[in-house]
Amino acid sequence: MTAATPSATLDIARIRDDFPILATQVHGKPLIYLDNAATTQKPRAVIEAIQRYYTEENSNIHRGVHHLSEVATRKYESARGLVRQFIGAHTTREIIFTRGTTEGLNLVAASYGRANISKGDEIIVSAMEHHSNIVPWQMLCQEKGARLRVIPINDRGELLMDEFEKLLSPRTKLVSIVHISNSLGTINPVRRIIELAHAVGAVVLLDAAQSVAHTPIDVQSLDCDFLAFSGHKLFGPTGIGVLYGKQALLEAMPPYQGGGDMISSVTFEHTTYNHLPHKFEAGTPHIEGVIGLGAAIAYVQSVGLHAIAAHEQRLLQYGTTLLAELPKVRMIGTAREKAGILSFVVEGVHPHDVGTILDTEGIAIRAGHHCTMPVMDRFGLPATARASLSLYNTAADLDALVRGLHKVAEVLR
Ligand code: 7TS
Repeated sequence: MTAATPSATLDIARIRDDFPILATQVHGKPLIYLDNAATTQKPRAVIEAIQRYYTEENSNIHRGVHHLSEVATRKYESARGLVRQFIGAHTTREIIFTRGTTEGLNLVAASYGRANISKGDEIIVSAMEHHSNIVPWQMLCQEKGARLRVIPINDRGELLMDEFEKLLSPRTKLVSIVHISNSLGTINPVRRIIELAHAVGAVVLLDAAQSVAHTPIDVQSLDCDFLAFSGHKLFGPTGIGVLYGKQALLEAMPPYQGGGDMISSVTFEHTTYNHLPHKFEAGTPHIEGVIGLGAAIAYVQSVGLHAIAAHEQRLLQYGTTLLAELPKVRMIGTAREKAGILSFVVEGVHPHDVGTILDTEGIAIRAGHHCTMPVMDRFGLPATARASLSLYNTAADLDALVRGLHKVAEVLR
């Protein structure tokens, strides 16, 4: 990753001006958006790139000889180049466009998994995975007679690395692990996990859904084998995501879906497949999604991920201190290495009621299990309330959250 300016401070007022939705009101109150782990808001640069595409450039790609098709193809492929540079991949052949993190994980399970996992093999995930990094592996294990092993976590929401080392063996074929937990905020020691997994010959997939917008990532330096993320959590459109895979692995994998664009020739007797990355992109893709994602990456790079990370760390500390002063609030997820996610419960109040009352104040948080039911089980909770931060949030947003929580206490007294 190449964050352009690793300066430590951001001009937040200017950044907020880039996001039109932040100037809107909800229930007559200024919107305070603290649900960034679910999806981020979109800067004008992304909205305008999509509008420009449909106003001036719309065409199908890779198949037309006319001007618009050439423009659209060039824009689509140059966004792939931006993604390559953003995550430090070796070549654009390693960048596959998907619908999102979920599809990236399913692609690896269906293609790499079916071809390489057999009876008696083991796949390791952790106790803090999103359902989309659990269920595809369960389905694969069921089909193949393989076994899913789970790295446990401690009361702070940190991986027990000793237990991970004990789980590793020559039977371990794949380790699929979340980089930053969406329900706890834990930043996992992925570099160490990758080293340990490689030492037993396993490949490693990183679920980077919650990390790409918050910390610089360099896939070559990390040496991960696969990495998946979603555009919509990175200020880009929904329905678009990226799967990175090492070229040699992707070359050896069978296609995921059949159709247009993924072939080089078809007869009823025999079909040959297109070269990477097109082998994994069957059908007309989400062209405007890719163009919007390219604009989002350019935007993030213009701000700089080092500065974004520093800003969010300051807010995390501020918010953690504020919430600790509220007697009935208990934080869930107190890892030493933590990103800008404040998951909490309010004694005697269901998290959904917390979320609903905050909503009347214009404050958007998420309440629920966050698609991590095993995490809720681990902490003996049905759900948490979660405020998740992004580059445009301010200390004032967190002050408003605390005022909202006082209102929760008043309403439910
Ligand atoms: N992995 C993690 C760690 C996530 O946080 C999410 C979405 C996904 C995978 C799936 O991403 P998708 O874009 O394919 O849906 N997490 C959340 C969340 O925390 N609230 O809403 C979605």
